[in-house]
Amino acid sequence: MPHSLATHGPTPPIGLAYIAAVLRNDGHKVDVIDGAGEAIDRCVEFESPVGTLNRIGLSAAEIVARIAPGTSIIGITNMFLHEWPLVREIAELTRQRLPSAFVVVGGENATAFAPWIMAQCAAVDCCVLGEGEATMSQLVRRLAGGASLQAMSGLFLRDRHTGATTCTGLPVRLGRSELDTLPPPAWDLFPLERYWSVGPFLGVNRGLSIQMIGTRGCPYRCSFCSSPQMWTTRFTARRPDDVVEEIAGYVQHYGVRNINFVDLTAASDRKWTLRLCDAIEQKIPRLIWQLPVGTRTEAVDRQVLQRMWETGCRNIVFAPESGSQRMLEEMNKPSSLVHILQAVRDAHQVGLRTTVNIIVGHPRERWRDLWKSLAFLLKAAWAGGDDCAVIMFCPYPGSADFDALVASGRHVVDEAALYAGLSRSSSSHRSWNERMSARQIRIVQMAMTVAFYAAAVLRRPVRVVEFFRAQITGREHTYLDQMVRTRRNEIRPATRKAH
Ligand code: B12
Repeated sequence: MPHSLATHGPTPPIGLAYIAAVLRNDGHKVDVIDGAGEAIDRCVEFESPVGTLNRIGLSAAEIVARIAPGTSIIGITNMFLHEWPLVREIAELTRQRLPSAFVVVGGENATAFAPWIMAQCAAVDCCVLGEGEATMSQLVRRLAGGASLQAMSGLFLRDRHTGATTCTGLPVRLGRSELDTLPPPAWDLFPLERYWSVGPFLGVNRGLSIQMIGTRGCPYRCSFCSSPQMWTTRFTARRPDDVVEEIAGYVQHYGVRNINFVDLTAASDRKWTLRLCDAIEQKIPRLIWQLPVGTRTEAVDRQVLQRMWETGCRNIVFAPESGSQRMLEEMNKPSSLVHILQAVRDAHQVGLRTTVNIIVGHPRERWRDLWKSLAFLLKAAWAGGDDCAVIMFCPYPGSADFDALVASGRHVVDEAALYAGLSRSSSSHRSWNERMSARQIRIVQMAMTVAFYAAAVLRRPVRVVEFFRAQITGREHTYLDQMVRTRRNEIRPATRKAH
């Protein structure tokens, strides 16, 4: 069966919505073509070097055909490595249709993969590096005024005449007061209703949902993560009142009931989390919220978890990544496993549903580390953990692990490697660990997942009843409920093949 290019199903692109909002605030006319959102129920098969894949949404040609004639600057978002081939096609078709337009690519992958992007695609004029709002605002102003782009930071730039490229370095991150004065994401330019009609794919279904960002950046430097080179290690948090004001607007305007915080590592500042809880309690006491993206536990204790629960938080994802202390050190993530287990126990006791993320197949992982991860997962299930996500290691551009693998010659960035992140698909997955084959890692992944859920059911047999009730009523509580539902509702391809 072909595998999907979106491992979680389509989610509205919040980074692009911020960029659109800032440009509109600057007085520019901004059009958005949301390639996934505008044809969200259409799924097409296409051939890739790793076999047949599915993708949702408009084709590259349809996207480019929708660009208004006379548009002078075209921005494309590129968050994931596996999206790059499609982004490349869009850029090339754009160049053919609008030869004089300036083509910019921004996002996590655009930052980490910029040297490859510029080498592989002459249609891209520049990559915007890192946090994009201030850079894009300045870039548009300079292009309009004919000023030099070389003199500003945040770009990987091509000289159209000579073809030479220059990198002007990461931009300075927005400070707290600048974050507070950013306009909210321009969601009115995006077809949110269409996302809502097929989803939600992010987080547990707890009613009409929207994504939010309360904080940016992460103070840590885990070797598998691209965040330090994208956001640096500066952690900036918005004013909790400002966050809650934005949420109140969504509740009023769209009837949103649940908020999914997609911060890089949301609960990094204990005081901030408590202040956010207070602000939610005062202004939107009936709100439901979740942290569906992995967070660390250093700044989480019983009191914080209790306040989170009291103010409507229902699901939280912890990201220990390994049950082996040795591996945590190898991955430059010196967390305490004892503390993480305590956080799972406390979260369960206050009523929160927890997910535990584990990575398997890291290049420096040994078999005994995997046993330790398995033991940790069993302990987490016994401590009250509800779900686990066992993820196969993949080297993402911008991460220290990616750099090390490329430098040692063990990772060759060819066309097939672009799809390596689609770890749900066995055909695209490969092993970067000399001790384990891809097949072995996959078996470990499945065995750990089954063992975790078996232990969780043994600990709380009532889960079986809860699971079937959730499938029948649609009232989900756990990621297992969500996973089974999204597999059932997955947008599948019609027979038409894309070229
Ligand atoms: C939330 C999140 C998700 C969510 C939702 C994603 C979404 N569509 O919104 C979910 C849970 C679905 C998800 C899934 C996955 N994720 Co994820 N995710 C994140 C996370 C934690 C936050 C993203 C975010 O919203 N940031 C906040 C916004 C404001 O930032 P932003 O989107 O980057 O946008 C800014 C800039 O990039 C730039 N910008 C963005 N677009 C544009 C466009 C232009 C024109 C310009 C000028 C600038 C610009 O300006 C924006 C504002 O400053 C990031 C980590 C991170 N560093 O951010 C990982 C991250 C993006 N995810 C990652 C991965 C690996 C995955 C998965 C593959 C995991 C898996 N194994 O299943 C899947 C793949 C999903 C898919 N489509 O197939 C990697 C990506 C690595 C890569 N390059 O491929 C990241 C970087 C984490 C990491 N490991 O380092 N993810």
